[in-house]
Amino acid sequence: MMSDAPAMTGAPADVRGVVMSGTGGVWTVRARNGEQHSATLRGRLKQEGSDKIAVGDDVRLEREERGDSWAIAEIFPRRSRLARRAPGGAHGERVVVANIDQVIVVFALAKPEPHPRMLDRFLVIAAANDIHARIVLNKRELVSETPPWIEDYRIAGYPIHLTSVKARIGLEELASALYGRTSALSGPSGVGKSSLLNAIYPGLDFRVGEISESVNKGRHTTVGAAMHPLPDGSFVVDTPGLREIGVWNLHSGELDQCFLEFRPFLGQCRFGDCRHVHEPGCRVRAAVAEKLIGSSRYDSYLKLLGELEETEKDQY
Ligand SMILES: Nc1nc2c(ncn2[C@@H]2O[C@H](COP(=O)(O)OP(=O)(O)O)[C@@H](O)[C@H]2O)c(=O)[nH]1
Ligand SMILES: [Mg+2]
Ligand SMILES: [Zn+2]
Repeated sequence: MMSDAPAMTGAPADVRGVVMSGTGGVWTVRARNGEQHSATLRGRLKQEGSDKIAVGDDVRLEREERGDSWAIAEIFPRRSRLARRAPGGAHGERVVVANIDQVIVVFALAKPEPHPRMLDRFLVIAAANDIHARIVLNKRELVSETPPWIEDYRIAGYPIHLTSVKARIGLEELASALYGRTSALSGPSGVGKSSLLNAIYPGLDFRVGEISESVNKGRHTTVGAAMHPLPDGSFVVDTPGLREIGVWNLHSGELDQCFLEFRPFLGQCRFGDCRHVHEPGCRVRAAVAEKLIGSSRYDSYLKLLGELEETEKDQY
């Protein structure tokens, strides 16, 4: 386990590591000593389905008897996963990334304008996968006041980081939130994700100003996640295509649970199958009126509910 060197006994040395990226069946695995190896899945694992492995998986490599190549011999149980419907529909789900501890959704307070509706999409995806989320609102120095809707997310219980790379605001707090955890970083391009990582981890050199997401637009099913190692032994993950909620295998009836601040009120509506739209005796709508749920969050819920119901109509 400790060494990559072939064992004296002639048995293949094995190595434990994390899958960093993958294309065309070849996976890049980072061993604990920092070395990266290209590896393919052992035939036995392959038969269990091509979706058996994902970026973020904790794996055991074995060196092939001959030559320099490596094989993935074992995939350890996952602590979490972000999974969505496989491209094309009915063939089960595809794990986009495994073993992340949190989703960090980054928006800018200006340039580009923040988009609460889109923020809610990211938060729903995280909640649907049972992964904690934090909100980062960057470019703080560009606005004199923060927008009032931020309060809706405080009510919902999301940690909020107001940051500025330029004015160096909130960076230490964000650094400690990243420390020792594997984080999926998401958000529109241009909001400062790469800049934040560069400011927190000087020397890593994430490319600033690169419009990776728009390049990938429309091909999100073929573009995978990629992990980047951080100096503390944790990772950040790029997860392109995180925002299309329709593909996340989410049933419209489960959407209410993905709005965290709705949860205390669920089960208290007059009808057990209440959709919280215009049913009488709806406790969720009462909570909106009492300002226990932000009205902009509720509007997002209605919008996303409509989208999911539309998708379901197409399917059955
Ligand atoms: N004014 C201001 N600009 C920033 C800040 N952070 C990043 N930027 C700029 O925003 C642009 C996009 O940054 P980048 O890190 O590439 O965003 P990404 O696409 O989310 O990775 C670059 O021109 C950065 O210099 C900030 O806190 N304030
Ligand atoms: Mg970037
Ligand atoms: Zn209701």
